[in-house]
Amino acid sequence: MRPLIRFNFFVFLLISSFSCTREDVKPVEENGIYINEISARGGEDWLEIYNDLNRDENLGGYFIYDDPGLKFELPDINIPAKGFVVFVCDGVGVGYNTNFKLSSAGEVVFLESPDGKLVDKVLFPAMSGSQSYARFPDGAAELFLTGEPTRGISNGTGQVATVRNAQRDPLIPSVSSQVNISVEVTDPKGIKSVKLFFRFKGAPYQFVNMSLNAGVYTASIPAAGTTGQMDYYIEAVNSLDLVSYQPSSAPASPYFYLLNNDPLPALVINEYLAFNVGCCTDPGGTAGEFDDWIEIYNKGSVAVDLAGMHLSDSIANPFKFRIPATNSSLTTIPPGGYLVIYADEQSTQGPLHASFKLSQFGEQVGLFYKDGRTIDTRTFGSQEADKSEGRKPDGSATWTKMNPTRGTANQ
Ligand SMILES: [Ca+2]
Ligand SMILES: [Ca+2]
Ligand SMILES: [Ca+2]
Ligand SMILES: [Ca+2]
Repeated sequence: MRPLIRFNFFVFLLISSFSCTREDVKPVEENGIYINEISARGGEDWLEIYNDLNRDENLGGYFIYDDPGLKFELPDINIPAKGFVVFVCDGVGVGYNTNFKLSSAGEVVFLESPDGKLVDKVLFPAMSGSQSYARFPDGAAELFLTGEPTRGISNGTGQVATVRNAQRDPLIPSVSSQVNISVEVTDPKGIKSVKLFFRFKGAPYQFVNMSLNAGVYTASIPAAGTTGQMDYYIEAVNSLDLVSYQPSSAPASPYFYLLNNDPLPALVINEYLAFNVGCCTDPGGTAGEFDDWIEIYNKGSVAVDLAGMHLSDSIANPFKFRIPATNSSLTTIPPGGYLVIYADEQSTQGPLHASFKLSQFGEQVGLFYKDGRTIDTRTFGSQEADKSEGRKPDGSATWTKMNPTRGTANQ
């Protein structure tokens, strides 16, 4: 039985100007073959037939249609037990291509067995983007709008909710900041709860329920009032009581932000080579590895360990590459010293290999403190092969195109 579908269809008949023929009001007599999923978004529309029987079924002599006056007879093909067959609804009218198209505004489609019984009918709603309208689980009474079509395969029964696009505002909080977290959670089977868990300085986690507003769940972490590390993650529970997390590594490895009052170190981006054709090879790589590099200069009077600080090729994304805290002898710059970081996307070559490259056509490079505060940034344009740009003299405000001086004073 599928009372929901019948109800919807009945309402549809009442409120629409659909012309009622005797065919339309035939009762549905289920036989185990279902219209299981529909994609009607414009472009290539399709519908998926599912065989819920424990035996194969021949679809020859079945009809599918959206207009009882123009039924499309299915070809003589076998649909295996618990299997799926997809028909493209493009108006062609042969084989796996039906003689009708589907309306992206929504309409009714019918499935009729060879003995003339109406075995399924689905009123589907308007769809957009990557949506489909599908039974969960396969062959079940209820259909839902999905975010991810499963064309020709099971609609699934046990998926967790999709949690994505977690955002933090402000991105770099201070000790007095209330921090707003937002996230998108979708699940065709329904969402039971979305919670924001957070803890300060390793204390036990507490949580707040996130509230839904215009498709986005939001909640806030109160100001901590003092320095330390705030860990947080999002937990979504769907109607099947299945749990998913953002980040997916949570709770073992959550998101975090640092509340920090350290004075910023006296470091600058001193030189970079973004168009390395034959200047100099990466000593951490193989022969002939002409990677981009960034030279950091310590213009202060104390040694600075860069472990935990960040480099990025986007000022808007300061946390792109976190310098690993794996070997302080490699990541520490003495006063007046230099450190070279390779922009080669080759993290396996050591802690001084960033997760981005520099564009010879120009982009940005930024050095950010452990908490994300800006230490130094530089925006540059198109580069000349094997010419670097650097501050001259070291650490000054004057930038010059120059012959590269990797790890030594700019000349
Ligand atoms: Ca499917
Ligand atoms: Ca390399
Ligand atoms: Ca880049
Ligand atoms: Ca230099």
